[in-house]
Amino acid sequence: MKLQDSRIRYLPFLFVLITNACGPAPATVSPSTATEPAAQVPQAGVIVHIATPGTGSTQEASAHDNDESNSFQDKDVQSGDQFKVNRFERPFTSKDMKYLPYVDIKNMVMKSDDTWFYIDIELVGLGKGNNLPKGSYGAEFDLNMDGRAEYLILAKPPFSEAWSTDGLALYFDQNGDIGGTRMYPDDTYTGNGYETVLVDSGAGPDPDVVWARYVNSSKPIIELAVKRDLFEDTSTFMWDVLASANPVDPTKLYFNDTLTAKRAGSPRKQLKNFYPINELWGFDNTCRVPFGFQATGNEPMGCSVAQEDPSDVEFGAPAPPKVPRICADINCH
Ligand SMILES: [Ca+2]
Ligand SMILES: [Ca+2]
Ligand SMILES: [Ca+2]
Ligand SMILES: [Ca+2]
Repeated sequence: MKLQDSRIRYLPFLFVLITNACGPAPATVSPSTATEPAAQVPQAGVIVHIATPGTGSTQEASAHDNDESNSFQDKDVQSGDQFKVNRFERPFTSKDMKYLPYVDIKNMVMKSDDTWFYIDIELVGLGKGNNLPKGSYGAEFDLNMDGRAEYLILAKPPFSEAWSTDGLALYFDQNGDIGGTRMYPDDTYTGNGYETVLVDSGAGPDPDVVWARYVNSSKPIIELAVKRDLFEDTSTFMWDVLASANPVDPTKLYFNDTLTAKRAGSPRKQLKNFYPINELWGFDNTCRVPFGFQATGNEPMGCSVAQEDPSDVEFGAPAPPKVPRICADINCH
């Protein structure tokens, strides 16, 4: 199993963390608080970076997410938010549904070069008075395409236009309990989501494994870079991105397991018993995009795949294979 291989590969990482914890006391120890995830955190020390990302030279994939910029005055989301399957479209404040364009994902793009995968999270805007995106932004990677991602990259503000590892963490679901017993909401979820921190602000076995920067383009972009080495045991995976106005606790994912639909609320007016957004506000995520294989559209949490019929088919000729097209908008079928 590729996934198990990947997990085995990271056992030495975990061993290093445990060994460090039993070694000489570090010069400084970060105080822990009751609200922090019960996760193993690498010890901070002098961070020496060897490899820094550039710009992705090869375009791998692009997809779009629902965009509320033309309809936010309605305070109503027509599509793209389905609590049942952990798909969210709620770039709004709680209760009063005020629009937050800096957490409205518009497009997501994957690029690559020999060393890195680059993931661009294109946002609708920065919001009034903001010079930089002020949310948290992330990407998940589902290595065995079962709907339960293994890795989460999470980038916290403040951001800079230079590549940085500050405020950036790579999490891992070591015990494989994310998503609980089924992809739909569990009646009672007792798991711990992404409980393991592999790298935090450059502290960890590979300080260079994940990076982030702000790209001041025609639309604001948070760009993440992750080393291809992380995926060396698998040639296929699926990925999605998220944006949050609030700090994200990785041990509380997925939200459709750790919140009830009532507590989460809903941005859809037609769901009268749940509207408006309640506790799960200022949050946007996307469907999952394939890498390294042709998606059928039936992958758990995967994006829709529309079938395009070629228009130049001659009568009587064998039908050419249909060309699948990735479409992240759930309206696209
Ligand atoms: Ca969305
Ligand atoms: Ca969106
Ligand atoms: Ca579940
Ligand atoms: Ca877990």
